[in-house]
Amino acid sequence: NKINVGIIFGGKSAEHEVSLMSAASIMRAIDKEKYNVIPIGITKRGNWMMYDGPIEKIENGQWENISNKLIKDRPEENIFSVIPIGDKSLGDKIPPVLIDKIDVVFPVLHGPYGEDGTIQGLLEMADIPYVGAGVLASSLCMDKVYAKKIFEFEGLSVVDYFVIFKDELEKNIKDYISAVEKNFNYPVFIKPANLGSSVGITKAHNRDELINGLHEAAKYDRKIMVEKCIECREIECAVLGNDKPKASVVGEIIPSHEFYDYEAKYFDDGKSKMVIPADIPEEISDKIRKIAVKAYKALECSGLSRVDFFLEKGTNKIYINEINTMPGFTKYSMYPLLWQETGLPYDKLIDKLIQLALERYKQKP
Ligand code: ADP
Ligand code: MG
Ligand code: MG
Ligand code: K
Repeated sequence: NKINVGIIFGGKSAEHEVSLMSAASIMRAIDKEKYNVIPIGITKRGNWMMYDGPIEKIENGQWENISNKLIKDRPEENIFSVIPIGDKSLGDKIPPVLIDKIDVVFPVLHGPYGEDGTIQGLLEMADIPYVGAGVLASSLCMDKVYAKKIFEFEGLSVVDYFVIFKDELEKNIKDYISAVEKNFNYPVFIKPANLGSSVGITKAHNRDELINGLHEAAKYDRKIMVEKCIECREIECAVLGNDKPKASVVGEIIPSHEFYDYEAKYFDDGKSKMVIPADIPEEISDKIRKIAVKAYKALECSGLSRVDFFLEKGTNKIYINEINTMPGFTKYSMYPLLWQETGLPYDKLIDKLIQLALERYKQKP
């Protein structure tokens, strides 16, 4: 008996395209003897659609047109029933509650409305096992400010930062800027608190750029942070597991741009480099792996997470930057490559993640 795996892809976040790539990659590699794939797409506007066309059309975005037709033709007894939640006039914008025939869901969604506990909450309500972190860990790791608070509480070094809310920004921008300038030298980093893939992040080299950066970040979130800039190497560690999580070898990202921005992540034709394993002393990589597991447990992660670090040049001081509970997951993304190097190939990794999801579900009280 095959296990039915719902693979949810796309989504409303700015990381929609990244999700399409990850999901297509998983669909190609998943063990077809053991699993049936049930693709479920979410458009940028937030419409949910069943899809059973070719995988390439997921990657190039054409799946939406095909799905539109399918959903009309397709009777309800197929795989899902759609139970309207709330206002029926919303029509197909209502998220279907998945019932029947889905044994486990792999929510391959990055960023807000996917990696942040919202889909996880929906799946909890629907009583369906799912891959990756639960509600609490997902939302904590999505919120850079709350994640830092817990890292600090655990005694882990984090980069100094300030928080400002959008409404204060309109009222007190001058006070805020003088506080930043009193404490930090330029350049500084400005980030929306809840996002990923560097969307809305800028590096400001002077006051004008700081002001612009604050307004830019405010387009994406009501909570904004300004961070001291660290001259660093970027080291990442993959963690896998539920109660006894394990850390992979560590890897280094060498961005092609001034920092690892959205373009450098996805559109520079491989000019950003991944070095796996990272060329750093074993003593340091061992420390990083230990911190990665400690942080993973502290934020109550499960399934998988990529834990990202800054290794300061000169001092070799290790700062934990962030945890990504649904990291980029194509065959060529850092997370799977780190496991590959550690001895767990991509298809086995997918299998392991689904088994971890089922295991966690069984342990529920
Ligand atoms: P995201 O969740 O969008 O990946 P990050 O906090 O990881 O957000 O920031 C994206 C990138 O910006 C990092 O990979 C790094 O290149 C750069 N960066 C962010 N914060 C700092 C910092 N404080 N010092 C130096 N570089 C930083
Ligand atoms: Mg991130
Ligand atoms: Mg990052
Ligand atoms: K994160």
